[in-house]
Amino acid sequence: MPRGKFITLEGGEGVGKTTNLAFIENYLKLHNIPVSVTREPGGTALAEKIRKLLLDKDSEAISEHAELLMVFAARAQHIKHVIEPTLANGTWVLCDRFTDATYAYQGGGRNMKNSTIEWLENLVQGILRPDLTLLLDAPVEIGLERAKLRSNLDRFESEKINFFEQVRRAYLLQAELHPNRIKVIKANQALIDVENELINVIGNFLR
Ligand code: Z5A
Repeated sequence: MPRGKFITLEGGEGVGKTTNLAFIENYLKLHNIPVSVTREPGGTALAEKIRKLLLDKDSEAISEHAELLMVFAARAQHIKHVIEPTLANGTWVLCDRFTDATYAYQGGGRNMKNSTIEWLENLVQGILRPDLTLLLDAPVEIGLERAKLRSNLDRFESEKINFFEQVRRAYLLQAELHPNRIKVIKANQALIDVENELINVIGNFLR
């Protein structure tokens, strides 16, 4: 049985990752592709507990190193218990955020060194990398407006605007560094137009 493909969805606050996840899942299923949807941080019972700790805005101050290690601890569990077995089984994995988010939030947002992140990436993931990453990109103010309308702000969403500008820049830098894997989708357009761009990119990938 051929190994499944690993697709990740990335982007800053409120750009529409969750909204478009179901659309992509349905599109793949229409093409008879078995697909399993998951998210980071999270995806296993323990990783979801770590997610809760990471997002808790009433938490004690979490140091940059602790945050980075928590993200990778959750990822290690997720890879071992969900992502790898699913891909090995021939099922595709569609994941809401993965390591590009670490380069964006802990690297761009928190100024952690990319070389440190890369070291942990190699340690925890071995050779595992996404086959395709869809990066939804929109001006920070638009995403934050949308996120505010949707729910109470979590620990990350309570950051200042400069943090999100750095996150966006780091995401776009990742896309420049990995142009074959990461495809940038304009997220500040009507949902139908975002969906059409997604169909284009995923259609090309399937071919
Ligand atoms: N994090 C990290 O620091 N390091 C890591 O390595 C990883 C994660 C993996 C949790 O992620 C946090 O973890 C995250 C970074 C950190 N920071 N935060 N916060 P998350 O995925 O749960 O967090 P999120 O970015 O806040 O996701 P979100 O709030 O679920 O946003 P979204 O999925 O991108 O947006 P949405 O919920 O689909 O859409 C927001 C609203 O906009 C909603 O009302 C939609 O109906 C509306 N929407 C969506 N698209 C459109 C268009 N095109 N037009 C108009 N309105 C739209």
